Amino acid sequence: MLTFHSEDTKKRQAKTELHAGELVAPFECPERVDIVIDRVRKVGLGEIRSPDAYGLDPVLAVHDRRYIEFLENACDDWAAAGFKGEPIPSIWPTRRLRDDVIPANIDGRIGYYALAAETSLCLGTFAAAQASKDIALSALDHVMRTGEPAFGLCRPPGHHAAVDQFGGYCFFNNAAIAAQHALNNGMKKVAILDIDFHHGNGTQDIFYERDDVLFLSLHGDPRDEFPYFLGFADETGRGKGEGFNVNYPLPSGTDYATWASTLDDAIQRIAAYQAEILIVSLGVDTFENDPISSFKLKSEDYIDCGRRLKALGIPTTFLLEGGYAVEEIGINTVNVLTGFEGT
Ligand code: SP5
Ligand code: ZN
Repeated sequence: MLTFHSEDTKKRQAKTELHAGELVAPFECPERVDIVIDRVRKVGLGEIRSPDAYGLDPVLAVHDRRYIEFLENACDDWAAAGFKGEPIPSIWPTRRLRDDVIPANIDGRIGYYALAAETSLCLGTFAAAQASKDIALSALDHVMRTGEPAFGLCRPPGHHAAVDQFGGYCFFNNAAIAAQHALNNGMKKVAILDIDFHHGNGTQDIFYERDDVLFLSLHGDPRDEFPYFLGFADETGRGKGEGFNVNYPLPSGTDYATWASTLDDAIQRIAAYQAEILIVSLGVDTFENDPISSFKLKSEDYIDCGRRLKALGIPTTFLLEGGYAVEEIGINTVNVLTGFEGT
C-alpha cells in the first residue's frame, strides 16, 4: 500500500495544551509522524510518496472562507494585540450569547472560531494543516485512480474540525475535504468510517444534512468523553441526510470483542449503502495505553480490524487521526494497514 507523507506536517510545533488545568506539552506532537513513517519503512508497507499541492479550493469546498482566513492570520493578529503566549480561546458564544456578530478583537474572534480550548495555535499550524490536507487529497486521488488502497499520514488530524471551528487538535477536516473531492470528481456515494476514540463531530457537522456521504463513528460515549456535546446515538442526520449519520457511543473500558462487533455493524451498513469509496478516519487512541482515552484495544487487535475492513471490498483511503501513546503509534497504525493488506 502507498503511503503519502510530508515533513511539512511537523511545522506545527505548539508549546502548550490546556490539560487538567495546566499548560502541558501537546499530546498531538510532531514525533508521532516520525514514529509512524519509521514503522511504514520497517515493515515495508510500500512506496512512500510526497503529496501534490492542491491549494485552498478543496478546503473552501467544506470550510467557511472567513474561518480559513482567521486560521491563516490568527498568530500574527494575536502577537499584534500584544499577547505574549500562544493563541488560546477563553470565551465563546455559548447559550444566550450572540453568535451573529464576529468579533474584531482577536481575543473574541478566536473564541468564535474555536470549539475547545486545549488546542493552542502557533506559527506553522496553517502550513502543517495545508500539508495534511494535501496528503489526504493525494491519497484519495490515488485510490480513485487505481482502486488500490492508500494511507495518508495526516498531521494535524482533522475530524473535530467543523465548517467554521477548530479544536481537538484539528484545523482542516482532512476526511471531509477528501470526501468532497471524491464527489466533485465523479463519485456519487462516499462512506467515512471514523474509528478514532473520539467522536468525529466536525465530519458529522459538515455532512449532517446530506445523503451523498454516509458517516459512521465508533467512539467513547460523549457523556464521559471529549467532545461531550455531540456524538449520541440519536443523531441520525437531518432533512435528506436523515439516516446517513450513524453514531456508536461505547462505554469506558470497551474491549476489542465489543468494539469489533460494533465495527461489524458499521461495516454492514457501509455495504448496504453501496459506497463506491471508503475513507477511514484512522485514530489509534482506542489503544489500551493511550494517555487521554479509555478503550482497551491491544496492538494485535488492529491487525484484525484491518482484515475486517478489507472484507468490504471497497477502494479504501486511510487517513491518520489521533493516537497519543506515541511509542506504539507506529505499530498500531501500521497494523491496521498490514491487516488490510493481508500481509
Ligand atoms: C484527533 C483527536 O484525537 N483529538 C482529541 C482531542 C482531545 N482533547 C481533549 C482531551 C480531554 C481529555 N481528558 C482527559 C481525561 C483523562 N482520562
Ligand atoms: Zn481521538
